[in-house]
Amino acid sequence: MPDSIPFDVAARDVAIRAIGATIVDVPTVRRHKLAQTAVSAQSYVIVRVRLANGAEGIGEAATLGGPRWSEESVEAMKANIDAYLAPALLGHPADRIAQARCRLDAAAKRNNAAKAAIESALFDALGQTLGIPVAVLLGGIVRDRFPVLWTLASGDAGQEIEEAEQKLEAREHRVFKVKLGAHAPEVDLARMQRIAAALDGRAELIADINQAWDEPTARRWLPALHALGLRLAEQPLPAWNLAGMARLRGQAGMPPLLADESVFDPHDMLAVAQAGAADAVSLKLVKHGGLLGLQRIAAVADAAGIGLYGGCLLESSVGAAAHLHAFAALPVLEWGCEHFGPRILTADLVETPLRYEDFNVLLPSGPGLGVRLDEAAFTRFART
Ligand code: MUC
Ligand code: MG
Repeated sequence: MPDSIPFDVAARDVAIRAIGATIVDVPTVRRHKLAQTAVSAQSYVIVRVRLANGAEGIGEAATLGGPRWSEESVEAMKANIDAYLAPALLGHPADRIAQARCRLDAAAKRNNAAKAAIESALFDALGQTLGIPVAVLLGGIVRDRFPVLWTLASGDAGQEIEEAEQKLEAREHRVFKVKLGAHAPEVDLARMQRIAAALDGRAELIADINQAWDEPTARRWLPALHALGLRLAEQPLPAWNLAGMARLRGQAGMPPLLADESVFDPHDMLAVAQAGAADAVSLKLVKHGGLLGLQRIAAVADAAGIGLYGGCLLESSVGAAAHLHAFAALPVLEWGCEHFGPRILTADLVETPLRYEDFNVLLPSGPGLGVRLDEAAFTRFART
């Protein structure tokens, strides 16, 4: 048995020569307010991987308000990449990505977002070396356009209705996710009622509570949201409360529940499935540690009859492109995606931003991730 594949990629010298991590902060077009934080700029770690053959791959790790959405901050990610994760991969062949992921796991516990950015950059560099898109490396393209929603998160119903009208008019988005939980439930319900009445029959709504409610609160207020025709209620309860989520699902008059912060690794996904805690799961590279991890979560969810939703953490076109390649190769993606991130930034980080057309976002074409860093934007937003 040869210990390598017959098509000898190693002959192209794909040894990893350098891995660099840079923090960038990009202002958003408006304040984005969710239950646990509010941001006016998005912070990312951009990872650049260089191979011996000269190919350079890029990857991105997004955060939302420092270590508030999950435990990783850009500062911690950069420190751990520089000190532990990058050294673990120097000299490793980039065509052995699954093995590289094992090395990363041996070098650091969790750090899923940091690992995802490195893994995306490896996929990008390898795809460029071979002249094929990352989705092809993942099994091939099943779909190359994705229904994409927009998130309303200023907290001001008047502004949110106006923003939704603009997106409808431009035929960019007709599903809207509303961020709840920063205010009392009755205030949020009144806001949802205004939005639902204004957009009635022309748009669909999802609510993301970002873990802000306890079980009695959710039991009381979710039926009122259901009565508004809510498509999905995302993570109403704390991430750990799977039994509570399952009890809510067992109650009549509830919207379908989407698990987000409850599912990082495949064990979490299995626990959600075993508890009967969700109807769908939000897939995100920052949670699952990369594209291979995302595929594993999707397989467990699929086996349990749990629907797949293409989640985001307000990525630029770098991170969004990586997600779209992973989503493109999934056998099913019932709930579409939410990769509106590039449009909430005042400027993107790539030369040619993702395209939005007819309520869909399109998979970028070309080898690797299909996006190239805009060096001027990268330098402008890099933290010094
Ligand atoms: C989340 O919890 O889903 C994704 C879209 C958005 O507005 O917030 C994020 C995080
Ligand atoms: Mg969420």
